[in-house]
Amino acid sequence: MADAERTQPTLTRSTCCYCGVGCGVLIESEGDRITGVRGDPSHPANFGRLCTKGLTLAQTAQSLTGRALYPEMRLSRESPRQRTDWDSALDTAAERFADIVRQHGPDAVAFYVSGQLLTEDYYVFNKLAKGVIGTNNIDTNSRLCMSSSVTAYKQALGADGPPTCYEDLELADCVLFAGSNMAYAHPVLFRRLEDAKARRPATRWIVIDPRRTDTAAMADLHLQITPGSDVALFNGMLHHLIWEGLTAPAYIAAHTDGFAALKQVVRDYTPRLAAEMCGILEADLIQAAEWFGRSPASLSLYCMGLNQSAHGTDKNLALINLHLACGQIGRPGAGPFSLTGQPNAMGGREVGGMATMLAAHRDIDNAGHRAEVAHFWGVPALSGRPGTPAVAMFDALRRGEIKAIWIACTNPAHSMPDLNSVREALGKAEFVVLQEAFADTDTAAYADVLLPATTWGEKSGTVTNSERRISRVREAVPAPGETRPDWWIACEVARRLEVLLRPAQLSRFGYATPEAIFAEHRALTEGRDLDIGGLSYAMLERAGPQQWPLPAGAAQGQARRYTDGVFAHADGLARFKPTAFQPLAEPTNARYPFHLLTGRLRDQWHGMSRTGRLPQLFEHAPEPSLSMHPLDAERRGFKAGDLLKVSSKRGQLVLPLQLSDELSSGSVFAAMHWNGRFLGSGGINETSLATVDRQSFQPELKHAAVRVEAADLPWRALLARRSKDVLALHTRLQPLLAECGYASISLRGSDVLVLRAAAGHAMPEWLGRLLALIDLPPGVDVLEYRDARRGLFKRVGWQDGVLAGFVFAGDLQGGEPLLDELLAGQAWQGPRLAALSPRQAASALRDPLICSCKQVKNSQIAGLVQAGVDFDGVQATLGCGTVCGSCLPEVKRLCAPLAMFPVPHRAPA
Ligand SMILES: Nc1nc2c(c(=O)[nH]1)N[C@H]1C(S)=C(S)[C@@H](COP(=O)(O)OP(=O)(O)OC[C@H]3O[C@@H](n4cnc5c(=O)[nH]c(N)nc54)[C@H](O)[C@@H]3O)O[C@H]1N2
Ligand SMILES: Nc1nc2c(c(=O)[nH]1)N[C@H]1C(S)=C(S)[C@@H](COP(=O)(O)OP(=O)(O)OC[C@H]3O[C@@H](n4cnc5c(=O)[nH]c(N)nc54)[C@H](O)[C@@H]3O)O[C@H]1N2
Ligand code: SF4
Ligand SMILES: [Mo]
Repeated sequence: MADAERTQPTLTRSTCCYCGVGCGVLIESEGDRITGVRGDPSHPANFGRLCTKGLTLAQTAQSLTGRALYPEMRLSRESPRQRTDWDSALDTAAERFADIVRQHGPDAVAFYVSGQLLTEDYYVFNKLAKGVIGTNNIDTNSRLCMSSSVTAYKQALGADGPPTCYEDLELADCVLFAGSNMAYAHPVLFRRLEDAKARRPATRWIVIDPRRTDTAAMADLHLQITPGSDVALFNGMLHHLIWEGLTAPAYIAAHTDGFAALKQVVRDYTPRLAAEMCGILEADLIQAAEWFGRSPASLSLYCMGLNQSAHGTDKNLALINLHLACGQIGRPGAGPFSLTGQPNAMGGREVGGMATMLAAHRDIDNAGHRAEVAHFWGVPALSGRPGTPAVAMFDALRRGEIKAIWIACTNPAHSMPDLNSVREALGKAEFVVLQEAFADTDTAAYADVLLPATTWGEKSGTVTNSERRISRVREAVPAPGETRPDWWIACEVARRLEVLLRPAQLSRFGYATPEAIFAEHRALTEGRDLDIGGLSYAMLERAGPQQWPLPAGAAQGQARRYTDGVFAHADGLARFKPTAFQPLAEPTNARYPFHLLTGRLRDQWHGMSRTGRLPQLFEHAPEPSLSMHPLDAERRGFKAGDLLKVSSKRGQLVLPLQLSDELSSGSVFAAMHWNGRFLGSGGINETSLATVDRQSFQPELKHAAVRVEAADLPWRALLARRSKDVLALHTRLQPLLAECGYASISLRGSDVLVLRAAAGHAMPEWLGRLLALIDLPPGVDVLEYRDARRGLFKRVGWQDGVLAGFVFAGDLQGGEPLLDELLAGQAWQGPRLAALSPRQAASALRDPLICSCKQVKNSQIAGLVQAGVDFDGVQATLGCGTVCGSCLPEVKRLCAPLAMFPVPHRAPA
């Protein structure tokens, strides 16, 4: 097609669907295909920047393989789900829910939704549960994420929501990162901080994290505390500030309440004692307190290291106490800034879409609030019975008190703590509905009805980011297959339930567009602290993203809250809450001697249903792993790459060892992302702890006590295969994973799938099924070697002279170099038989010394040539051939255009 004929891509302004930074994006699309995504230069969160995840949004959206495209339903637990039509699926789901409500009451059903739903989706779900069914059993994955922040903000400041804004990142003189790995988890904001520090190098960064993360590595001071000891640290810092006269007495007197009681508690936390509890130097604690107290503006940025704890509310409160005591709040560059994780955790909090709250920051236990919302929705009354928060919800499901669950936009069979009990709950449930964009998540296995949802790029609405800024999400391409927007699905079932449960009523779910839902939500916020009475889709269109509050008549939203020192409690005073340090819910002991920490990788998102579709996003961390300090490993005789069994009181899984001096001795770390789609187990939550914070009900996902021992899995297999549709290959192979002692799937290169497996004994039958599934390679050259007696099997295939795939089983020697060769994708050098012989493979692929006088290796020359350096440049840089000259022909050949380099062996990560 000539350029002139090519259709111009359509540009759609939207918001990234990953983290709570809430970056604006410009989506390019042609017809029903998203062709590109770039940062929106006019969006005030990112000004055009995106991180790796945002930049690859187009690629992850391009293939429909693995998407849920049609409604599916099964008639009994034993039968597989089959495709059905929307009416049948919705009628069945509504009838089953109504039956259970009639028989067992409204609290026998529950909704488990997500901070990744749009505000409009969320609003409808909340109204459906609380307004139509009459249960407060609607909770969300935000319970695993932000609920400790919510409780602490409400207790201390009187209302939920951060008082700060992104500009404060640039205005702070002291930045305290507490339990936040911003470099990975909020990358675009981290770039803003880096720029600010480059402009004003005197800015001090303090990082509080038991790991030396990439964030910590950039800090002026890293407090590598004992896991869970944050409250002791903050109390110790406050002790120093009080006794050194670095607090703000006038601010305390005018704007707060409860300082005397706090002082009593903090008196015991001398810096020496507190530092000891935290396992850090007293001088470092004092340094942190000094910087925090003496800086003109101190900002703290905190996330899951504080929230995901059985004492998460206390950790938040102890930090807010520091801000209030020093008057470091309500001013530019100062304040306690809770970073939200998911793109719309904030929106969910605004619509009250949780078991413990009502719409627009109202409370369930407040009869007046219930009456307001009931009146607004035109229902007789709302239930005053507290709903069940996430962990309790799945417990109740397991015990049979809750009989049916509706899950939307979250994957609890991966992300909840203590997976054995979650799977048991889902298995015992009478009825499970799952509303998903992808058909193959771990939770999908339990769904009686699977409702296919549109996802990012295909749906419209709004989200609120970490700085309370509301942005539009817009649809760029039509909904694929029979997918429908989440708000539509929720409205359809609500309408059916209205008929079944409240027949006299006129439907309250007749919205034609998300905009109509937004207008209703807005009306409920009027007069509340988060008043957005002045905001509309039209204003968002005209003036761009806006922060709340934005009451009617306001020209724009409010960047900072509490600037006048008047807090949201009835008397206008903020509250100091005394917090005492408490040990971890599950301390280590002789049987479980390691602290397990969990967290995020830079390029993966949660259960990887989207990021795990793109090989490029695996390069940063290609394999799952358990990280351990080298000394701990050495003491136990473990080497990098060894398969280790990690077990807790609740469950176990096997992971390969990665050595890392980012951890202190005694702690191990595993990323939260890997799950049953990529592993032969459910992931690290097999071992995690379901103990919750008594105030916020947030579970202690960051810590557990575990035992680590060598996994006895001598039989190994390695498959690597280039494929035009790696996603389809992944789907075919995934069911094999669970049969092995250890198995993992990674995507690599541009189109390579790598499967690693290990078992206690040879698995010839399993291998046979694997070979049948990979069909390697289609009618091209294959070399095969079998030694039944020794249990060895090797098959290698080439296509057009290039390695196309291989399977090694029994003996993996030579496998890693061959994988490197496959990923390099270059013409095969030397005899093909070398691929089967570990010695020959190793010698063919080793990095030969080219110039012995100057000790120059093949890879050094290759590196320069690949960077465009010519022969003269190579010689000038490396000196090869300048002494004896014997290697000159070889060097010249290597520098000639189109030279093929054997790829040197890289150690596996
Ligand atoms: N790349 C990527 N980015 C993401 C996400 C993702 O999946 N991938 N998810 C998003 C979501 S939903 C969330 S909630 C955020 C999470 O963002 P973060 O909370 O920043 O990320 P995590 O890695 O979960 O945990 C942060 C750090 O807490 C530390 N930590 C563990 N225990 C303690 C402790 O007792 N005290 C202290 N002070 N620190 C501790 C861990 O070592 C870890 O480095 O990330 C968001 N952004
Ligand atoms: N051990 C440990 N566990 C953790 C954490 C940890 O740090 N450590 N972190 C916790 C935290 S903070 C969080 S937020 C949770 C996250 O846990 P989950 O909520 O389970 O994470 P996701 O994998 O993002 O799940 C979202 C699902 O929604 C689907 N989806 C995407 N778009 C749409 C859509 O538009 N509509 C619908 N209906 N579905 C869609 C995706 O395919 C995906 O399966 O994990 C928690 N679990
Ligand atoms: S920082 Fe967060 S919102 Fe921005 S592009 Fe990256 S993942 Fe998306
Ligand atoms: Mo989260």
